Amino acid sequence: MTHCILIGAPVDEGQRRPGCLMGPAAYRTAGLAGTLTALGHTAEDRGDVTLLPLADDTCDNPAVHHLPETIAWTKALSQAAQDALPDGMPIFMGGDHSLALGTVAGVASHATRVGRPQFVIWLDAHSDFHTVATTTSGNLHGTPMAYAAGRPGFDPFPPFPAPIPGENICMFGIRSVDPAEHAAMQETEITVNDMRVLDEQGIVAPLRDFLDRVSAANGLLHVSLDVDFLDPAIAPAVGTTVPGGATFREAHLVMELLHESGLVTSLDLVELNPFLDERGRTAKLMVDLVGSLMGRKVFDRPTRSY
Ligand code: Z70
Ligand code: MN
Ligand code: MN
Ligand code: MN
Repeated sequence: MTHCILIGAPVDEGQRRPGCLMGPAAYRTAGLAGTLTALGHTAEDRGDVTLLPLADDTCDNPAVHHLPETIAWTKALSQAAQDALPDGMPIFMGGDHSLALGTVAGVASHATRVGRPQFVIWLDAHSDFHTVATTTSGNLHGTPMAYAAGRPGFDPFPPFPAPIPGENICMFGIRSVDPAEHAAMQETEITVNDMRVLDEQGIVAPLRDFLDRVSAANGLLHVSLDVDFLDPAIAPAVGTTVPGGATFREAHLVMELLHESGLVTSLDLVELNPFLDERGRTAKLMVDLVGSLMGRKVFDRPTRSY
């Protein structure tokens, strides 16, 4: 039984398709809390995080928009994560992916405090490895992984508390990477399981490899699930659709393996844009995936010890 702490993060400023701010309401409407309690967990909804007063932060890249708002979200969400982690497993209901600038900073601070290494699984079509300096779209939802990895180029942001070593980061579903991100990732030890890897090897072996390492290090594991990890045919409610995403069965299998591992300590649900959904189907799918992550299964199987 896990104490799940639902935290609404109605962040819309990290991209240009208004609507992600309705995400937390959509997850509540789709029954996220009830799904968790039906599985025997407890669910505490801490409501939506609100923005601290804005500063007049600026940067040299003219493409960047909503910098003060994004910095304010980063500080507020880092604090929310640090407040929640001693009490249970935070589930951040986004909001666009720029919210992970804050949530991952918060979990990394907590990991330092408890003396355990932080690991991250990034389930996304995109690598989100731009810095404030390299982004050409100016959409800061394309930056959180670089911030967490300690890349320079985030000057107006608070320094990332405890940069996460590349070996502790594993990406799945990647199929859209900009040149500047590609060049920067080559310099890291991040495991990038792009769609080619998943087509050739399936999702099980690469995921188990990584979970073995998390377990051996007694790590904390943060999972960041971007709706566009999923194929747009099953998850249309997202601003940036990229064809060729994870299938329904692959996505549930990832979640079931994560459950079996018993290693996940925090979760982001990001990029759901309910304004673009079809009768709530993407919101409901995301809630069902959380159900699999939290132990819903057809038949019991022994938990696997890593
Ligand atoms: C592109 C950019 C992105 C999510 C789109 C796309 C970034 N690399 N991230 N959707 N979640 O604009 O920087
Ligand atoms: Mn605005
Ligand atoms: Mn993303
Ligand atoms: Mn994405």
